[in-house]
Amino acid sequence: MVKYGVHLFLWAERLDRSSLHLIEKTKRFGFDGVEIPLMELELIDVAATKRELKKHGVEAVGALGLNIDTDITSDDEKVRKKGIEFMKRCVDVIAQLDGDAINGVIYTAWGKITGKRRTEEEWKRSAEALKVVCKYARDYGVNLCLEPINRFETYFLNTAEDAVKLAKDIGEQNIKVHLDTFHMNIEEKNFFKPIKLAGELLFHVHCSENDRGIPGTGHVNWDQVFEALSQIGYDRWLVIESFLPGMSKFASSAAIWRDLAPSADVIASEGLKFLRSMSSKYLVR
Ligand code: LER
Ligand code: MN
Repeated sequence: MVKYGVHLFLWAERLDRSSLHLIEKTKRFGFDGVEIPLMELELIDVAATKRELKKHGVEAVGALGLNIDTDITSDDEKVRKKGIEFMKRCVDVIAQLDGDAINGVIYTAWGKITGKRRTEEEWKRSAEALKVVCKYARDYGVNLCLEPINRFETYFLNTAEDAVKLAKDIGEQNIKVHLDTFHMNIEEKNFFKPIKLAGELLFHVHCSENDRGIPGTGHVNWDQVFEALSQIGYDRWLVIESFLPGMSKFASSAAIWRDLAPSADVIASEGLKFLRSMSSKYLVR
């Protein structure tokens, strides 16, 4: 059975004490889990978050985009080491919250563009660092999921094919692939083949319309998405990802400059209704 989640970025920029109440809201809207941004790890009150998750029966999923200070492809060895240590701390937090995955741009800095194609050296650095983190995460039962994103947000990993290749080069059991329909719409030829190609490696899906608005109201080919998910027997998370307009820290990375729907609540409620209807058509046998 798939599980339904919502990315906290729909309602708040970070999970600190002032946004803990959103965990109850997640449940009230009918989601099984909340995807928690780990970028500002020091602001997460782990004990209070765990209490709130348990109280409302909501599961935690980790979301991460590395930044320039934690970039594991950096020329500077100190920065690469900092990236590894930071990801290990993210693993600790997600494990304490009983989550089993960290998803997102975990292979380079989110938003970094060098103006060139990726180099073999950068690829090797990313794979080596992620191997170290995977080995650490294995003992905690945490998986690391590579999310290819579009060319305007990274030059490093844009397609499912490359994500599978990087996962294979890392060669650890807990390295997985994460696909996001918003990015697929820009970078892939269609929605069916990349999901089939990821196959058993596919561990996480961001369900996001082509404009990051309400899933089901744009031109993402959801029939292809769900047909492929059905064929690979996908039974992990379907997470609605959109972003709060007016974010301060991550606005440039996500490039959200206008309202994408009447409200964030409408994206959550209408989006979930749509995903459930697609699941009942394709996934529930
Ligand atoms: C960014 O565009 C995105 O899709 C996020 O999931 C990155 O962590
Ligand atoms: Mn995403």
